[in-house]
Amino acid sequence: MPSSAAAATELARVAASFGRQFYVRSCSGAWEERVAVTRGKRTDVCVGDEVEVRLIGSDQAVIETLQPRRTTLQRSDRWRSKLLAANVDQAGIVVAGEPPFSEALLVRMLIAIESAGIGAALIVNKSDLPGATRAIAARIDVYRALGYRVFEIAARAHPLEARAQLRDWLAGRTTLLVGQSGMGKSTLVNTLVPDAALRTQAISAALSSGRHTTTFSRMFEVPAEVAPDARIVDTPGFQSFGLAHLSEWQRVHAMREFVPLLGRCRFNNCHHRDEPACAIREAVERGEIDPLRYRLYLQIEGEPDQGS
Ligand SMILES: Nc1nc2c(ncn2[C@@H]2O[C@H](COP(=O)(O)OP(=O)(O)OP(=O)(O)O)[C@@H](O)[C@H]2O)c(=O)[nH]1
Ligand SMILES: [Mg+2]
Ligand SMILES: [Zn+2]
Repeated sequence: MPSSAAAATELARVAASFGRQFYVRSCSGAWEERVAVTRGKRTDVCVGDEVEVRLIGSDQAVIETLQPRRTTLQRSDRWRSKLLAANVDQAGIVVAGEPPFSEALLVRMLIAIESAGIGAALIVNKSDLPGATRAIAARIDVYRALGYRVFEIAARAHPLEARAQLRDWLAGRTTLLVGQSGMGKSTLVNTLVPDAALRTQAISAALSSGRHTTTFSRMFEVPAEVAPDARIVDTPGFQSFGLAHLSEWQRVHAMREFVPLLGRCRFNNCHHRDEPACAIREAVERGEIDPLRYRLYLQIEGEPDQGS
């Protein structure tokens, strides 16, 4: 290879991060995907990051610099915060009636997503299971009434309908799929990106993990005929979603139905728990705010570190 070519850097997007390795994709389309490493022990690079890479040989790359991020989505515990993805435009929270989804986790994910300035929609999967879907319908309606977009799909049972429903929402954007294990995120990705499973298996084999469940985040280009100019990121299912990286102010402002009432409590420093003349609690008592969302919010604020 000529030395001038070896010295040049070019822009790429991080498509996966596993162990200390990364997959990067050329932003110009000059090449498809390469295995990359960072210099030193740098670990603050995540899926969705735009980076400058130096190409090595025919299939490898070194990440040299990180470009500024437009958005970041993270979760955290008391000790550390974990970057989930950078530069995503919107998140689809995948829920299902079977196994039953945890609304506590849903509230946490929504708070993180809203605070990150990222759009959010609920993707209710497995609608081919009528009993399980009916069982969660009333809870889903609460989120619809709050203005969240809700898609009802069956990624495995009715893949073509799922594609058609999501097409316009996906088009022109980078979408992160999040949610508990077993909700069907990877099934949906495989519906949208026909060779996704194959590509994922290659890394899973390299990590010698035979498990079905997703173990690392992975970004795919959605074929143009499915949705034009769209990317989708599959992530591992969460069991917990800590919000310690956010302030109480940020968390309360991420509760959409609370926002119009903030500033109307008797006390400026109201925590909306048992303070007299709390506008939020009074709205709950009048039936204007969903009591479960209110309870789940108090649960988060009641934790010493919003940790688990
Ligand atoms: N009945 C039904 N089952 C589905 C549907 N979509 C996915 N499943 C099943 O749900 C199970 C979990 O699907 P996955 O796609 O692996 O779930 P995931 O959200 O990626 O799970 P993690 O990777 O562990 O986070 C699998 O057995 C799927 O076949 C659907 O539309 N209907
Ligand atoms: Mg998965
Ligand atoms: Zn209050």
